[in-house]
Amino acid sequence: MSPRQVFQTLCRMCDDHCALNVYLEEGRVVDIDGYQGHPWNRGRLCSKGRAAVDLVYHPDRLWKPLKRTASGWQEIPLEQALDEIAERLRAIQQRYGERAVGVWKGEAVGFAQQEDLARRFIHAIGSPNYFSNDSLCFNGRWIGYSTVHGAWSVPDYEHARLVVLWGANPPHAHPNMTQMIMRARRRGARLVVLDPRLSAVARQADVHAPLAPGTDGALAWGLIQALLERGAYDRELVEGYSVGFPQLRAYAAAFTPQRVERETGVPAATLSRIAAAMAEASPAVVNYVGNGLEHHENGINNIRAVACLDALLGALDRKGGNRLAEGFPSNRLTLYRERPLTALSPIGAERFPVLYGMRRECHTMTAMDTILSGRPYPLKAMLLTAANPAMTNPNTEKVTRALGALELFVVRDLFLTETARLAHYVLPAASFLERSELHVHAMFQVVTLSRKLLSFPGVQDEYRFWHDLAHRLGAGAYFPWKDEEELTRWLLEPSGLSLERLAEHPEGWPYQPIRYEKWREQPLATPTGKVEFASRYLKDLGYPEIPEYRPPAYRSAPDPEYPFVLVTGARKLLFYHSRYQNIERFARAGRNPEMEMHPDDAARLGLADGEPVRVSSRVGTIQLPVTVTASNEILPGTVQITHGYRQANVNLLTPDDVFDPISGFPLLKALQVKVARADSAAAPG
Ligand SMILES: Nc1nc2c(c(=O)[nH]1)N[C@H]1C(S)=C(S)[C@@H](COP(=O)(O)OP(=O)(O)OC[C@H]3O[C@@H](n4cnc5c(=O)[nH]c(N)nc54)[C@H](O)[C@@H]3O)O[C@H]1N2
Ligand SMILES: Nc1nc2c(c(=O)[nH]1)N[C@H]1C(S)=C(S)[C@@H](COP(=O)(O)OP(=O)(O)OC[C@H]3O[C@@H](n4cnc5c(=O)[nH]c(N)nc54)[C@H](O)[C@@H]3O)O[C@H]1N2
Ligand code: SF4
Ligand SMILES: [Mo]
Repeated sequence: MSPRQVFQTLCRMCDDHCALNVYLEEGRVVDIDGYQGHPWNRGRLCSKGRAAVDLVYHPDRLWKPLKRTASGWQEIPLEQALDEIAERLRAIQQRYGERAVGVWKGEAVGFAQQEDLARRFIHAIGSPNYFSNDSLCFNGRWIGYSTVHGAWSVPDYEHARLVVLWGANPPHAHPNMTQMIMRARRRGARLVVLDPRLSAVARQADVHAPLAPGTDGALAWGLIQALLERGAYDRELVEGYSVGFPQLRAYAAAFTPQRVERETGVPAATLSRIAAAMAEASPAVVNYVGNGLEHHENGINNIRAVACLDALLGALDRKGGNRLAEGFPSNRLTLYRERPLTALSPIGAERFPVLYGMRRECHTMTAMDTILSGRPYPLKAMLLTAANPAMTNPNTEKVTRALGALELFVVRDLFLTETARLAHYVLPAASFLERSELHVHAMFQVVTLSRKLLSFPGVQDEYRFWHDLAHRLGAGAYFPWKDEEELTRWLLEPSGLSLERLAEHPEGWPYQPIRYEKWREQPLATPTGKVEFASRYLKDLGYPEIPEYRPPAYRSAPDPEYPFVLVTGARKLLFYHSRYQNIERFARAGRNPEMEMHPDDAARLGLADGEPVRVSSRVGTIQLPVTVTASNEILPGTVQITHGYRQANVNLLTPDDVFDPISGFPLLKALQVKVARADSAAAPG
């Protein structure tokens, strides 16, 4: 028997990238635990990390390419699958034009290197149409922050004296961040949580303000006004390094505590407590914005208002505030300089010029309409990897119809998912233990190598797939590296760090010491080089110059037919969007969908805990059990359903035609719905 060997790599069961020890016997993973040496997780793992073994050897995993035929799925050899896919792509591009093909990269392969490979491939074959889960994730926050600060920043929990979480729930979503917040608490930092629900982290807070969904902007403006009134703002930053302060001051004046209370439901006394805590702790204040703010019709301006508050507090790039992370110097994989292809009208670029302009992100929801209508031009083929939009994107019914209408749909996944079932070809994808890549932990400014520890015949890593297809399509010159290892060597070149050296440092290689207040020496990455309380860039595109507050539609124009406000997508530790419901060891942790509801609302509807309800929006209806919460756990009138459940997919209710006008992000967190007991709600028709 061969001895047990141990290797270090990074976990990618979620985007946190914890450092792992992976134990192998005879080439098979027998155990996984946390690697103590890495500053990020310090040896800790969440339950999903250990379950990577279950994922890799899952009985339902795909090992052979599948081709859809009139008589069902047929297993075919990999080389044949790639030949046929290339042939059909070529025919589609010849018939409808090069831009008729798109790629779609999902959350599961992550960002950075894997994302840039997909971007590179699509430009290499002449189309600008790169899509991803980032049409509804993170870009909203990035845009909100970057239009004010020039970048998204990382929270400096280690030195913070006050942590304010806006619509984020780290105990479920980001376990390492939770550890940092708890360490800061032990050192005496205070914690404020702004969330319509008493989330796991809100239970730990000094102040939990359950504000009405989508009203964070009003609260941020109220805090800005309260700080201005006290004169508690950073004069050096504001006077020397910002533009638009007079406009900010003038607009804030209307946000009296009474108005903020009316808009948000947060009592004037609570607002004043939070403002006092901010003034006292500044500039060592972390404002961290989660997913809870970006899924709204007014999301970006709400986030911009928080970013303005941040700058006012002087927390920008200050110790204990939000630090501007410095990037790792590596070669660039994308082709936006060499082949920008903007003249080919990337899908969504005209409708959402900021999403494309700042992030080079085509808009997935617009893609669904384009596929179905053929306008403004035909979109006929899609190569999708690591996503399950038939569960995760709004208006699932339409997504399913659109993806099903493609002339060629190729899906790479580990499993035959709802989305894969719509494909013409399904290719078995490599798990994270079967590929290698660089990962930058921005919070520590270290780069770590995640290593390929396993390989299975016929299962390609992402690089090999794009490489093989590009070579078949005459774009091989863009994929000259023989394998991931060669690619990684090339990526590392500008850093002067060798692959061997990096591999010797599973604790991560510190590429740049951490510095603060860099704005003193170098301009911010905004157009003016300063903090932009007012944005000329947005104004020129027809958006408000300062982050004006607009109440969400359910408050400004409520539809009496749909009296409840539905928030979706609160994370559960063991599940990841549509993933991991098939992992047996999680079975007992509850993989059944539920709708959280306030006890007064339940009593009014005569609903007991666990009873089935029908929830309907203007888009669709689903049925699932109600969980009646304690009276402080959710706001009355608000209900919550997590996405990703096969038995009751909440995205059958979410609209794909209501957007934040700046980012194009869909409304997923303040939907108007009605709720009825399942048995009494058999509506006619
Ligand atoms: N286990 C697990 N971890 C995950 C994921 C997963 O699916 N499972 N997904 C990953 C991904 S891709 C993402 S983007 C992150 C998300 O990470 P987080 O943003 O931390 O995710 P959530 O748990 O949804 O927390 C959002 C919170 O915002 C609240 N909220 C909803 N609407 C509003 C609002 O209008 N205002 C305010 N202030 N709060 C509001 C919700 O009640 C919820 O508690 O999590 C990542 N981590
Ligand atoms: N209603 C509602 N909907 C939401 C949200 C919400 O809050 N509310 N949140 C949104 C957010 S923030 C996000 S990020 C999206 C995420 O949406 P998606 O990107 O669609 O995420 P997943 O459901 O995790 O799909 C990942 C797929 O990749 C497969 N996979 C796993 N590992 C690998 C791998 O190594 N390689 C490959 N090729 N495939 C792999 C999995 O089996 C799974 O089918 O969901 C969004 N949807
Ligand atoms: S938090 Fe859990 S799933 Fe995410 S990287 Fe760490 S161990 Fe893996
Ligand atoms: Mo996300």
